Amino acid sequence: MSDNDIKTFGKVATSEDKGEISDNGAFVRQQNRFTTPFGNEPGQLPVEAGRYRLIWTPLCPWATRQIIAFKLLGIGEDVISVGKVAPQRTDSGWEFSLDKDGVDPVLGIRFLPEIYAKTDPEYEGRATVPTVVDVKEMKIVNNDYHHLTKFWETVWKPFHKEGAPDLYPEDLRSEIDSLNEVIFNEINNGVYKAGFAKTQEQYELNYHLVFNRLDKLEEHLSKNRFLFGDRLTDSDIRLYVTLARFDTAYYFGFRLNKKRIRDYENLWNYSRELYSIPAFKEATDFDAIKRGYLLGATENPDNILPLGPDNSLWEEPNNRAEKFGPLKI
Ligand SMILES: N[C@@H](CCC(=O)N[C@@H](CS)C(=O)NCC(=O)O)C(=O)O
Repeated sequence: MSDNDIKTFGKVATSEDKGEISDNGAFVRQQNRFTTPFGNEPGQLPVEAGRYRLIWTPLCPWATRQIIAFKLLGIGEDVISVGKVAPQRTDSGWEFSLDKDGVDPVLGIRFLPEIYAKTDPEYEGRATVPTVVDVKEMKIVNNDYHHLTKFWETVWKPFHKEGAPDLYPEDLRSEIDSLNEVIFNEINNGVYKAGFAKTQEQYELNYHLVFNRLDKLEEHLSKNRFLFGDRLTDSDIRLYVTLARFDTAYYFGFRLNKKRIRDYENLWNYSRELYSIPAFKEATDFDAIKRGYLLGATENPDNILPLGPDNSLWEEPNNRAEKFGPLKI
């Protein structure tokens, strides 16, 4: 396949094509291309209702974070509109096949790589979600999943609903940032480093990294309702998106099969308490997660969709209120 094929939406490139596998077989995630921050300073992206569209799919943990934050904060579609690609990535990239005629009604495109190419014809990386498009300019302005939730939580405050939770409180910011770094390296991206490893050694290294951290979080959550005590924060959103995918996708698809989240008392009750909050539940689609991760995977050449696990268990009562008192969100 030539570079030209990639740019003209032939088969999209994989992590391996894109040099995300290092010489020792480790998965090294690409850098984000569009990182201009939102804000009110010169050179920043203006905070303006009705100007941006966020593209996501419920398969993707990085994109789902954004939807959970929008829902918790009450940032509605009149402020930032939302478009959804189908959870199974096609050979031509993320496709707007859920929309009428297979075209995103605002962007007027069929495949996400089209807007990447329009914004930057030289772009060589993977066309990923989440992607924020400035609909006035019809260009991508940000795909920086590391920082997006923090923008919604801070500079977009004028558009929060009344009584919205403060997910990034000033007094906790540096602690949240440090914990987010750990959650990224050892949990959110840790699962990918195990799942995409090309050597036994890299797989094992990252398998232990993930389960050692889960053990520590299990202990922490035995004494704390959320990661920062009684306060629901940005870090909880980040942890949740991986926990919600674990038993369905990573345990099986990424060979992270030491334990399931439902085998940990506190992580499992914590996960189900978060799932009981509409913002988390409405952004969680187990069928999309299963299809997105397990169909089309090289390890599953016949595309058999597993029947389990039983995700109706997510609806069962959790013990957090008994342990920590009534939930106030
Ligand atoms: N922007 C980040 C994270 C976002 C990301 O990886 N999203 C996945 C879905 S969860 C994606 O869009 N992948 C498209 C692809 O691999 O071609 C990255 O490039 O690593």
